[in-house]
Amino acid sequence: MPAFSFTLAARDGAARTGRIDTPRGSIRTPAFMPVGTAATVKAMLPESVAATGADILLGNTYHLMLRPGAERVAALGGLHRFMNWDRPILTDSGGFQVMSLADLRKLDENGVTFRSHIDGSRHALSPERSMEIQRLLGSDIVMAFDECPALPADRDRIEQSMRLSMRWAARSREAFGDRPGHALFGIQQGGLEPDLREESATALREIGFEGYAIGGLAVGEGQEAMFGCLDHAVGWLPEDRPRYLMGVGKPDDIVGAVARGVDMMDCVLPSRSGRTGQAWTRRGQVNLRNARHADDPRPLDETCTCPACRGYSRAYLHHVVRAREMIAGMLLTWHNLHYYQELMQDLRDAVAEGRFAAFESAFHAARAEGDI
Ligand code: PRF
Ligand code: ZN
Repeated sequence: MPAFSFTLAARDGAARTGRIDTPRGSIRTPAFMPVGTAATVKAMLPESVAATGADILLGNTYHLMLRPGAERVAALGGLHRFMNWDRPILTDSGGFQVMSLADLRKLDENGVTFRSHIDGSRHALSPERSMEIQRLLGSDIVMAFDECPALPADRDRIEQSMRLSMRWAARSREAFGDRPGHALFGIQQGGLEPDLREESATALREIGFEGYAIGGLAVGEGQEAMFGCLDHAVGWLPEDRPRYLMGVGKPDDIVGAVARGVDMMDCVLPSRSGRTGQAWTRRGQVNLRNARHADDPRPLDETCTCPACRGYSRAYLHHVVRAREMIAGMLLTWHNLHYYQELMQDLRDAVAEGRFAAFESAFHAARAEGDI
């Protein structure tokens, strides 16, 4: 089986572009991963997600272990076959979702026990069980099992939590075993404390991973604090491995993260906000619920080639959002994912052609003009 590999093609300042190769296909970086939490990118057929330009999806251990169950997915041929997506899938390891979604959580050295937010049933996750679930799902990129403290938290809490996550990272590596063609990514923690970020990166490098994620950010600290942390946190991670910023973000977060050396990101924003009538365009955010669109025959963005912009007016999109028609979520999700993937392609081209700074200025200037 072909191995998992990462090849850097070009750099411009701290920004990089390149390619991850896996047996299920290549991932162009910087990459944005649409979120397919429950074995679906909500409101989209997998072939439509691929048509937007996505090379890889994100799936969730937490949701899939509760429903339909990892053993069931494995018996049905794995997550790719189950959801009809044959390109790479990265799965998150579950701890972060347990902490934000589950009930009656109890955390100790071994792992976490909790009750399902769906039916109250009792479950447990540990580094070993998370690795087993991600293997049963058939995930191509497996995330180490970690804990992400809710911010604000005091330094002592962040330090203890980060050290626990590093012990879990070692156990994740051990339990993952030797699986050619599959990758295990470690997750850096340490809140906004530079020395804890460094300690975490050192611990992860000693264990050794195929890629390194930056966890514990985009949890309410604000963009300025997040960028400030990325300014030093990214530099502690190996240059020759992909760097993945978890759960980010808005388009301007993505541009700033890529500027600081991030290669991969994921966020529910384009899909979730599409289902609430919000669109993202090169001119910023547009709320299609707004009455100003009711009689507007123009497309959402006349330069966009997605189905929502080629076939429909703002007036129509406004109407179906207001009428709560299912096509509203379908069209706006498609547009948003298309916009995000086009932004990633623009970022890759800008880095490859050594004009990242000019791209960044033009990106911010277009948004400053506001919606048409
Ligand atoms: N850890 C894991 N998943 C995550 C995060 C984390 O810190 C975040 C933080 N933004 C999002 N998803 N395992
Ligand atoms: Zn569009």
